[in-house]
Amino acid sequence: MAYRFKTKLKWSDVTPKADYLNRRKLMAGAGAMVLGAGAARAFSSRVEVEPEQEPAKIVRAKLKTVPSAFSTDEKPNSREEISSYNNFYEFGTSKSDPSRNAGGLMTDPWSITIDGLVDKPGSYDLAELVQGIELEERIYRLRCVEAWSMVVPWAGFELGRILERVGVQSGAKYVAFETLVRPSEMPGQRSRVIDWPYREGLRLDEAMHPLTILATGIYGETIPNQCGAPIRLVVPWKYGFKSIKSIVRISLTDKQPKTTWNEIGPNEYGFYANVNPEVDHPRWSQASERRIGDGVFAKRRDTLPFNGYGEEVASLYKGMDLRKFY
Ligand SMILES: Nc1nc2c(c(=O)[nH]1)N[C@H]1C(S)=C(S)[C@@H](COP(=O)(O)O)O[C@H]1N2
Ligand SMILES: [Mo]
Repeated sequence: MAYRFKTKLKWSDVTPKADYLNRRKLMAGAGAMVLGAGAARAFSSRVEVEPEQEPAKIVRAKLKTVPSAFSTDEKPNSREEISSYNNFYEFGTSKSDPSRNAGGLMTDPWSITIDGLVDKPGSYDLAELVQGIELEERIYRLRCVEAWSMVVPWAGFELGRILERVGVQSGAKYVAFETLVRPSEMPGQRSRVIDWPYREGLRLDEAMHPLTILATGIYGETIPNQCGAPIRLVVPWKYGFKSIKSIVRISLTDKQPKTTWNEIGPNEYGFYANVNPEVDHPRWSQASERRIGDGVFAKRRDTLPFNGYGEEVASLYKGMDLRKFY
């Protein structure tokens, strides 16, 4: 199909007819399935639909991915670990809240506003925005500022691909991101623990770095809601809070944007937030970490500078005092 920005893609345009009818029947049979149809449709251009027969559950769609040389050969955490131990304050502040509360999030239709210093600002339907972009499997370490870590097999693509599509103007120096605000489906947003929306940002060269991806899947399937469906940022050399979930807005700016955790605790959470074992959090050491899935008596692992991605990214910070710009 020709690439067109302005035309609304329909499920029926991109799915073989038999699957389409099959899915409709399935949706009619279980009202709650409507929720799940969403994520699948958003990526339907590359999706082989395999709706599961579980009632009231997200329909998981398989994604086609190609391997990437950026993947670690460390053993990935299990799907169960990755989707049951989460930080996603929009659904509550404890690690088990997101998996319990995120099932009702409607991820389709989904649009992303791209604005600021770009040639083609606008509100883009996600399916159209990502159409034709090949998904890669990127197996990355994720290091939370709370000193736990995981290894996640993401499906995604370089953020730079999208930025190129909309045309970054020469004055742009930073990229700002915002998460959806929808308290009716995000129960954590009914309390003011955070000044919603959750906000994050990167310097433009960080955003354009090939390690920086937008992820739409995990383990070769559409991303679970609690992990940031339908699309979230992944910046593997930075603390996890930079990897903002369920993105609805991307703005190119000439000033460093305000970011949620940096605003909440400027002495504890930097804008840069590069993983650094030598700069402790004021309340705990960052020298080591607990890998989720390791037994409670397992030895903690040493935390690596830039989370082990220093060879790729250290040059971005030449001349900066990484103790000051933490
Ligand atoms: N919108 C939003 N994005 C977010 C968060 C959040 O609370 N809200 N938590 C962050 C933190 S602290 C971490 S460690 C990672 C966790 O990602 P995971 O739950 O997929 O492991 O998501 C980040 N992205
Ligand atoms: Mo985190």
